[in-house]
Amino acid sequence: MDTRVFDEELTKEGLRERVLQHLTYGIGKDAPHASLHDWRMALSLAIRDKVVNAWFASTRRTWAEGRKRVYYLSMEYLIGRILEDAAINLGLEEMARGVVEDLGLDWRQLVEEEPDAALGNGGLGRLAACYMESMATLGCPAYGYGLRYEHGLFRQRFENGQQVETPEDWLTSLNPWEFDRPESAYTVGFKGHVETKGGRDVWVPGETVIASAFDTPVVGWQGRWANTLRLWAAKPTTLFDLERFNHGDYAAAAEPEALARTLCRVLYPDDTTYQGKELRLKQEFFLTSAALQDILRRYLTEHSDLRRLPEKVAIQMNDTHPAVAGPELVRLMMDDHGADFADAMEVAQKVLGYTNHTLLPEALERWSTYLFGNVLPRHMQIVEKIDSWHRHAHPSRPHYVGIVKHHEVRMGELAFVMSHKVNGVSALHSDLVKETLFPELNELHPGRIVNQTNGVTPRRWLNLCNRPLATLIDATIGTGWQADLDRLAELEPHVEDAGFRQEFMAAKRANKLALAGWIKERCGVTVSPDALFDVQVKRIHEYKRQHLNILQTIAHWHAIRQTPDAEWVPRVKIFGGKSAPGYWVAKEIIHLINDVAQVVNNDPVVGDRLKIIYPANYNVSMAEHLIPAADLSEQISTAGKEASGTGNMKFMLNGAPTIGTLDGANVEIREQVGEENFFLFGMTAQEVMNRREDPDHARHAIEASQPLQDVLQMIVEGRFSPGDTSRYNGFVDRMWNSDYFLAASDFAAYDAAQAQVDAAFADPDRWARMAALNTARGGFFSSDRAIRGYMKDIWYTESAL
Ligand code: 26W
Repeated sequence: MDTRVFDEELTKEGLRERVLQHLTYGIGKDAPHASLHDWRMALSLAIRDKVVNAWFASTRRTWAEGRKRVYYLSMEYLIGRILEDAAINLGLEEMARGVVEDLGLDWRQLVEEEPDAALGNGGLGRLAACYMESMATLGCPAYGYGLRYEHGLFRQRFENGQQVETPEDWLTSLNPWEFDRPESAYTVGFKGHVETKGGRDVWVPGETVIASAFDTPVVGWQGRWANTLRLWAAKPTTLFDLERFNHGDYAAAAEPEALARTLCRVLYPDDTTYQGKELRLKQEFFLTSAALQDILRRYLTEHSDLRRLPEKVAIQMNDTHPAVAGPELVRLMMDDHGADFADAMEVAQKVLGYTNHTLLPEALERWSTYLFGNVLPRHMQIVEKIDSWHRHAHPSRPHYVGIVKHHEVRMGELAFVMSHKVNGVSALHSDLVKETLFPELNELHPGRIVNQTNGVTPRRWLNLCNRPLATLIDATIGTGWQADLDRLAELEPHVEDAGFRQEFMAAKRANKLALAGWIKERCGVTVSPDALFDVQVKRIHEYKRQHLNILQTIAHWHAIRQTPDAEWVPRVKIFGGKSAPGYWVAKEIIHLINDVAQVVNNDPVVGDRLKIIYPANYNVSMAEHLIPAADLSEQISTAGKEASGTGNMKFMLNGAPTIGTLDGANVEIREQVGEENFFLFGMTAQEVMNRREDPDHARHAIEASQPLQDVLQMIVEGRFSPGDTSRYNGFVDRMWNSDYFLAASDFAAYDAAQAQVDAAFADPDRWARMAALNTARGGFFSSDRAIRGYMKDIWYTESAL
């Protein structure tokens, strides 16, 4: 059965007609006076009409068939642009392009006029966006719940090489993809106290706000299914406290409005360091409570017995940020629906799942019981009840296993205890979750921790962003791989064919040429498309070791200068990424990269042999430019620290071999692609732990490497900070004396691996094989595979298609 749902077969004429209709009656503009922005809005609305058809059909089917729904709770969705993705998924891209060109407009310009929806920091948020797209593609009935931040992730600029943040304002112009749903609104409380009425505890909040829904449809491949991303905006419960105002208390009169305005104003720009701020806890509860109220309301329109909730509902917590879902679900069932504690616990545990995305201790959320009890007094009681229930259920457990410890609520332990499944995001990471993060809980609850290796959507990360390669794949194995990525394996026999390899590298070269033009325009630097494009793009963090990369780049520059006439493989080093605004060490690394770029890019001795490019404001759209043009993927984190990585998978699919450590999903990438097609270096997670036993590991490593000593010497002498020799004293001092992430200890191995990369790249035929095999063997890393895993092992749900 063809499940595509169009109200009519759309022709190019028909689409053009719809665009003009929307321009006139939706946007209120006359064609001769319409700007590029107006046209983009009109086209978006026309495409959206088609999305809506698929959306309604899916929603009707879900109701009619009484299907179980998946609810994905996430504080972040790093979506990027929507128009081109929706057009491609609906098979309307060519037609839309034609319409746009006939109007005398440039398709790329029009598409790129759309601001990125940047409601996320990095990996966790982008994963949520990929998973929403895959759930739609697979016909898994699902809702994503999140917050409608007024300002997404800050914009990054460089001033004298240093990061400067400015606010992001994606909502200043109308968002054509969302539907305001003021009728879907819930009251969310904070603070106040707990009263006992008729033997029951009830919460009397001291503050309340309204959560009001905005829905964005998410359409899957070929428009066969569409789900809802429901983002909550905060509104004041009373617009204005007239009584207080009349008494002259103007500030107090505006209080309800002020709380509502601040709640969803900004996305917290920290990934990996948890800050313990009251507003953040309020945001987390606001999202979670609104979502749970919505979920129960939907369930109760069709069913009456909450004990059977797990048959129809699966709720996934994206890290611990929505972990208050456990106590909130128990509270709603007990206090609002009269359930007893035992029943409420059983239901909550069957319904909830928890995905862990990080082992870094500074990222694990722990709220002081003072703050938690103040903002959520009833939840504090319930958390303590859960803790003591768990203790009594497992009397033999070690005394130090607890949810509330040292006057803190540990959200990881809470999420674990409240879930039927806890998952890590790569094989290695899931093992480490068992062994190092929750060893005791794992022993008490064997089988609860499972693995679901991350994936990325091939629609955006290959088909959309890399048209030259996608076209070649279509021509070689036929279309259809977009929704069945294992089929990329059919490319493998063709890799033996010299003609195919040539075409594969021609596609890569087309992308590199386009990127070279983009770099010239954005950064004013000329780079050769024949050079090796070596790319590290991700948030800046010490554990991701951008500093290891720039240190080795300096060593390489120094080596070129010593023997400029040797046969150097020309390289373009490309960096991209933001630092958390308060993370000074990361900001220093950014400054150093930019300082080194200044010197290297203007060094006449080096010329084209080495260039360093760091375009400001890396985001999803920039990734779509950079990744298809990459020759080499830098995945060089300290082993044991990167939970999975997902950029690594995008590079692989786009034919860029990895230089990397045995960390996160790199391990599985190497297994899939074969060790001969992966540039491995560095210590293993176990070796890292052992190495740290030596308090002088950094000094020993530096003393053993003359190139590294030379590099640190050049930095400390001010070679890259002329006139300011003390700029990097702190950096160099940390390298010698602490170096917690072991950049020094892995330096020599990294340098040697880079030499192997050069040797491989110098042999074009060998390189072409490696690159093509990365694509051919990348099928495993589709987010469709990952979502199928969640559906089978955690959500117990089936496709509606
Ligand atoms: C509360 C502060 C905070 C905010 C965000 C702490 C931690 C986070 C995230 C869990 C950090 C994150 O994005 N983790 C990344 O998740 C990706 C998707 O699973 C993985 O691929 C990355 O390895 C992991 O760093």
